[in-house]
Amino acid sequence: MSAEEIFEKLKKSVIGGKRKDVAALCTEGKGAGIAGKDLLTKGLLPGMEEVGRRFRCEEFYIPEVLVAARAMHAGLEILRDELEKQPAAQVGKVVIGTVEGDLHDIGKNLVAMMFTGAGFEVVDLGIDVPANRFVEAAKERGAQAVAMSALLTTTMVNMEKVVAELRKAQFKGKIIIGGAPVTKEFADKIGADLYAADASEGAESLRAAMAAA
Ligand code: B1M
Repeated sequence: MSAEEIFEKLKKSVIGGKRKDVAALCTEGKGAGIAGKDLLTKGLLPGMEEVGRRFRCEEFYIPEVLVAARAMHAGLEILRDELEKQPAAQVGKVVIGTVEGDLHDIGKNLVAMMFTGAGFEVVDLGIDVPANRFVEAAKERGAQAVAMSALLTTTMVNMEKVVAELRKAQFKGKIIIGGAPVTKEFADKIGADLYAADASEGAESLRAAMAAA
């Protein structure tokens, strides 16, 4: 199969929630020498984009979205070793989580993988993480950065509370936020240090900020 055919089939398999096919296609693509980043950005992510479109138009409902998310995770697991390939030097420790009330974790997991690949030690708190857990984990684990993800307009507001509590606890590291509804303006408004539109940008900008600090 050509790379283009693999991308197209991957996209369709994510949309159809075909977990085993997604895993097999990622394995086949890797075996054929296709870069993990390409399998991600040309196959998996466009598939999830289309799922989002269909959900918005009410062509898809929660069960279809859930099986697509499961298929996406299966693909990410196959790509994990490549996306997490570590550079020689560690650049710091980052605590990451999806904010309180929010169960979306695909983007957060991707960001965590990219952080690992950029040389960070990642402490992943998972989903639906309340402000105090971010603060406790940052202190207990001696993190140099806290990263938050939110996918809902109703939960992104919870980022402000985390920033305020981190500042109150005298956290001196960097705070980076992202997720579909989040913007640079919002990050500035709530006092976060950094905003990133996607996982690669997040890893690059946090790495640059740590190097400059
Ligand atoms: Co939800 N959902 N969902 N959903 N869901 C969205 C987000 C939505 C946009 C769909 C839509 O209406 N078109 C909409 C939100 C509307 C809004 O508030 N603006 C929505 C809704 C409404 C809901 C529910 C409320 C639905 C309901 O119950 N009626 C519900 C809420 C549950 C909750 O969280 N409390 C819900 C539930 C779910 C599922 C559980 C079924 C499932 C999540 C499964 C899972 O994550 N394990 C799900 C999914 C899969 C989606 C869509 C379809 C796909 C999200 C995704 O994973 N995208 C989504 C539609 C869409 O986004 N187009 C939708 C792929 C992922 C790689 O992208 O997470 O955006 P993303 O991450 C990107 C960037 O945002 C960025 O990097 C990544 C790319 O490299 N990024 C960061 C993310 N975090 C970052 C952090 C950073 C930097 C960059 O620094 C720290």
